[in-house]
Amino acid sequence: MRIQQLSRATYVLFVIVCAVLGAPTGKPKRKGCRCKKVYKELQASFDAKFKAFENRFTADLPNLNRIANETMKLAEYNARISKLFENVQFTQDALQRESQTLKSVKNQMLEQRLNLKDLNTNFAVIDAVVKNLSDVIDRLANISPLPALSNKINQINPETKPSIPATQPTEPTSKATTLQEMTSYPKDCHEVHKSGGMKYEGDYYIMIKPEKSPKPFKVLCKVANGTGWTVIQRRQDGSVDFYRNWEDYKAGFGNQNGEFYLGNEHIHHLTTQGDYKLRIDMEEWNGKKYYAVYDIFRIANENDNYRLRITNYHGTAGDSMTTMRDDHNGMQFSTYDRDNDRRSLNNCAVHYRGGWWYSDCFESNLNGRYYTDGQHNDFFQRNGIQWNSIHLHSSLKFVEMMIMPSDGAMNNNHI
Ligand SMILES: [Ca+2]
Repeated sequence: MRIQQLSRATYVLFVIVCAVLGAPTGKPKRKGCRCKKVYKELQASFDAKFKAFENRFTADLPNLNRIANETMKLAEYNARISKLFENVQFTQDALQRESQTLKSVKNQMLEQRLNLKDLNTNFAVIDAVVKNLSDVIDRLANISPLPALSNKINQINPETKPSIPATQPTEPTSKATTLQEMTSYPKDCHEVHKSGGMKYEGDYYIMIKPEKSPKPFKVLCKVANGTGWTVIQRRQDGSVDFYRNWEDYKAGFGNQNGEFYLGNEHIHHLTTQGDYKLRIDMEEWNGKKYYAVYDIFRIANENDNYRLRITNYHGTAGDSMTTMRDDHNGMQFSTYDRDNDRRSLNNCAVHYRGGWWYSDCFESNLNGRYYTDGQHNDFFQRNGIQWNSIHLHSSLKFVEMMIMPSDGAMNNNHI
C-alpha cells in the first residue's frame, strides 16, 4: 500500500513538474502528452521492478525467517558456551586445589615412607639383638645340665637378659628361685662372660652360686673391655647408709642398681673358690678417675672375722691397702659393734664411721661416710670415703669394687 501511495505521489509530482516546465516555454500541448507517456512508462517500469522485488522478498522470506531462527539459536549456543566456559573455569580451579591437596598428601606419604624406613632399620637392630640373645641363651644352655629349665628361667627372670643392660632390676621371683635351685648356677659373672654370655658392655643382674655357698644369690655383673666382673661394692650418691653393724656387713645391704655392699659371707664364698683379683675404680669430685688392681684378693670365713688377704698392687690410684703404715693386708673386718682392729684405745669403725679391715686405723676407708660436693674436704674428721694415696683429706665421689678370677683376661686400662 505504501508503494502504491508513493507511486501516486510520484505521479502528482511529475504532472506538476511537467506543468511548470511546459507553461513558461509556451510550447504546444503535445509536450504534456509526451510527459504523461514517459510517466506511464516509468510507472510501468517501477511497478515491474517493485513487483520483482516483492516477489523476490516474498521468496526470500522463509530464508530470512530461517536466518533469524539460526541467529537466535547461535545466541543461545553462545550463552551455553559461556556457561560451559564458566564451568570449565570452576573445574580448573577445583582441579588446581585438588592438585595442591595431592601434592600435600604425596609429601606426607614421602615422610611416612622415611618413617617406615627408620622403623625398618630399628626392626633390623631388634632382630640382631634377638639373634644375639638367642645365641647367648644357647650357650648358657650348653653349660647347664638342664638347658630346658635354663630357658624357662631366662624367660621368667628379666635380669638375665644379656643384650640390654637392666637399669631397674627386680628381685627374682620365688618361682624363678625354685626353678633355679633345681639346676646349676655359674660360680661368678666371669664364668658366664667367658662362655659367651653378656657379650655387650654394661651392667647385668644374674643369679650365681659359688662352690661353697649354701644357696644362690643375685649379683651385679659389669662387662667392660671384654672382661666380666662381679661387683661387690659401689658408692655413688650417698643414698645408702654404710654405717652398719656386723650382721648387715655379713649379709650385705643396699640396692645393686645403686649403692650396695654384697656382704662378707658372699665375698668369702666367691674369693675362696679360686684365686681372685680385685679392681677398684674411683673418681674425685673434680672428675679425675683412678683405678687400683690387686692380683690376689680373698677374705676368710666369719670364724676368722673375714680376715683380708690382698697383695700385688698395680694401677693409677696408688696403693692404699698394703703400705707399711696401716697395712690392711691380714686385717680382720671391723664394724661399730665388732672391734677387730689394731687400735687398742678405741674402735676405728666408730671413729671413722664405716665397716672395713681397719688396722690402726686406715690408709683406705671405702665404706666411710659419703660427703657431697663441697663437703668432701674434712681435715680433722677423716671419716669420708678415703683413699689416702689419692688424697689425705678428701672424700671420693665414686667407688666401685669388683672381682674376677686371677686367670681371667683383663684390660687394666679401661677407665
Ligand atoms: Ca680397737
